[in-house]
Amino acid sequence: MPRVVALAGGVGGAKLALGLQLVVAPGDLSVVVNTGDDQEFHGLLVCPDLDTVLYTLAGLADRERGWGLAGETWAAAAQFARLGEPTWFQLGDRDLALHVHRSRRVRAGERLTTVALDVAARLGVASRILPMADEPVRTRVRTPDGWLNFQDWFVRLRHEPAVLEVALDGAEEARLTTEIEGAVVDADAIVICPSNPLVSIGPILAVPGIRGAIGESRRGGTRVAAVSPIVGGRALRGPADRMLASLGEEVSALGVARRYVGLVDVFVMDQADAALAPDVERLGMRAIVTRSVMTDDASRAALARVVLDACLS
Ligand code: FO1
Repeated sequence: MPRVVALAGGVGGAKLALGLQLVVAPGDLSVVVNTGDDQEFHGLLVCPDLDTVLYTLAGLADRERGWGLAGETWAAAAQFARLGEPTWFQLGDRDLALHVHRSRRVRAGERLTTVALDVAARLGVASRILPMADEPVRTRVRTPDGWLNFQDWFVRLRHEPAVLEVALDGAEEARLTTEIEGAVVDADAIVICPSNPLVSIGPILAVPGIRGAIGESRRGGTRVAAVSPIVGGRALRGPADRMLASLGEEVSALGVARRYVGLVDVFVMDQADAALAPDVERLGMRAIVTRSVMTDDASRAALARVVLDACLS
């Protein structure tokens, strides 16, 4: 059975990560997750993408909302409001336990990776969920009104202001973890999930050493596949389409493929974008056209199989 590494952001990435988990042997999937979205709320470290992947792979996620736990209650959020705390970023009662637990351990000096692996095991997840770095990396965006922390822009302002620039504070000081390096070098297939290429995959690829490790794996014969998060010129979820446009890049699967030149062997795109396949192939990638919209576990597993077949055949 193949050993697989996936690179993922939040909701879209978590869906394909779940598909991969459904089709590989237990323990053979490692998911490297963006931590650029992390921010402190109520004095607690919150890691949204890490937790979206964790709850999805544990079968605990609220699938409608996309983030947080299914069946969540909000009594603490109501009490925070009574205490005059900002309430635009909602933490559910049960979710809060994870933020308290992780914040305590990280403040006591444990690595974020150790805590993430331990928490995933406690929630019954066989896959390894690996934060992209132990050091803090914080994504900020420049809008017409100035620089904003990622969650202020994404949640508080509902990602409405145009993004003119993206900064990844701390990325240069971050280091590739031994867990990620080992997983990438040992992988039989590496999959870039259909996450936002600018603020989900971009921060992961900005960690010094990750591109080199992927390159080493490719030289050893491992193929890298990326799945387009843009279908028919629109993001399946979130602001990737508007971000590509405001940053002057082409809003299409081809525009996404261009960002991955030199890194990716196989580019997986939706049937709606079949006409772009020849242009993608001219970038030096094999284009695979398939049904890429994931609506249930069967479609998640089906897409995972297509991606792995393309890497392993
Ligand atoms: N997204 C929202 O739109 N509103 C929220 O109040 C919110 C709270 C939240 C709490 C914990 C968590 O792990 C994620 C949360 N998210 C919320 C989602 C999240 O911040 C974004 O979807 C991602 O950062 C983008 O990938």
